[in-house]
Amino acid sequence: MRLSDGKRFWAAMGALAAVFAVLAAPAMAQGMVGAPTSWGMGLQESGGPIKDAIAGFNALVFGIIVAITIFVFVLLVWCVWRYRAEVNPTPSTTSHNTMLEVAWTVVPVLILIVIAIPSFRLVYYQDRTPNADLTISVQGRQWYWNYTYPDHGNFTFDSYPLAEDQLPPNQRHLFRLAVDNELVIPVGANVRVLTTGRDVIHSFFVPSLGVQKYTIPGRTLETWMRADREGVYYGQCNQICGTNHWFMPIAVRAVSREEFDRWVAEARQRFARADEEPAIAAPAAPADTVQIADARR
Ligand SMILES: [Cu+2]
Repeated sequence: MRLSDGKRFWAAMGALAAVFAVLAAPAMAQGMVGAPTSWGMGLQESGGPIKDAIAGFNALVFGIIVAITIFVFVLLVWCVWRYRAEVNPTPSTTSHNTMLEVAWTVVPVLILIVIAIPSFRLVYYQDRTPNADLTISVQGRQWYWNYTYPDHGNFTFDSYPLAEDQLPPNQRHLFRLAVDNELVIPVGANVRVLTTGRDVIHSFFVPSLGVQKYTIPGRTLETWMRADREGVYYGQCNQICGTNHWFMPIAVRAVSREEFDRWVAEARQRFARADEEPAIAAPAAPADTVQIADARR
C-alpha cells in the first residue's frame, strides 16, 4: 500500500512531534527554572503571585516612563523646529504663564499619585503572609545560608554552592546558582519566611518568586513567598556582605505536597534539630584546630 503525499506529510510531522516530545520530556519534568538567561532584557519569568504583582506594577511604571519620554521628545523637536531663528527673527520675551505653571505642577503630582497607590499596596502585600501554610526561618551567614523548618520538627541545615565540575554538563550555566541543599517548599503553599542574620547584613533574594528581604543580626524580619508552578527558583545574596558575597546562591525547589512530605521525612533523619546541641563525636580538639574548623564553615 502506498500512502498519498498528504498522509506521508502528516505521518512525518507526527514522527517529528514524537521525537520532540521525547527530547523535551526531561526538561518538562524538571518544571520551571527561575534563573537569569543570556541577553535577558525583562524581568525573570514569574513563578508565583508576588512576582505577578511586581511584573504588573513594573508594566504600569514602564508605560508611564515611555509615555513621558515620547511626550518630552516630541515637544523638544517641535520647539526646535517651530521657533528656529530662521522663521522667528524676534524671540519671545515671555517669562510667566500661570496656567502652564499650574499644569506642570499638578500633572506630575497626579502621575506620582497614580504610581504611589499601587506601589504602597504592593509593599504591604509582600510584607505579611496571608494564611501561612508553613514557616521557614532563613539565616544569612558569612558565607552560606542556613534554613530551619520550625513547623516540621525544627530541623536545620546549611546550603552551599556546587562547584562547576559537580554540575552535569548541560547545567553548567547554573554554576554560582545551584546549591548542595536546596530550600524545598510545597507548590501552592503560602510560605512565611522569617529572616535573621548571624554576623553582618545579607539579603535573601529570589527574583522569579518576587522575594527580597534583608537578614539583619539581632532582628527578625518577615516576608513570604508562594510558587504556583513546580520547579527550581534561583537567587543570590544581594547585599554586599564581605569577601565571599558571590559565594551565597539560593535555590528554592517547589514540589508537590506528597514529594514535600517525603522530603521532610528524609530531612528529619538527615539534618540536626535546631534546638539540639550538636552531638560531640570526638574528644575536644585543641583550640587552634577548632578555630580552623570554624573558619572553614
Ligand atoms: Cu552577600
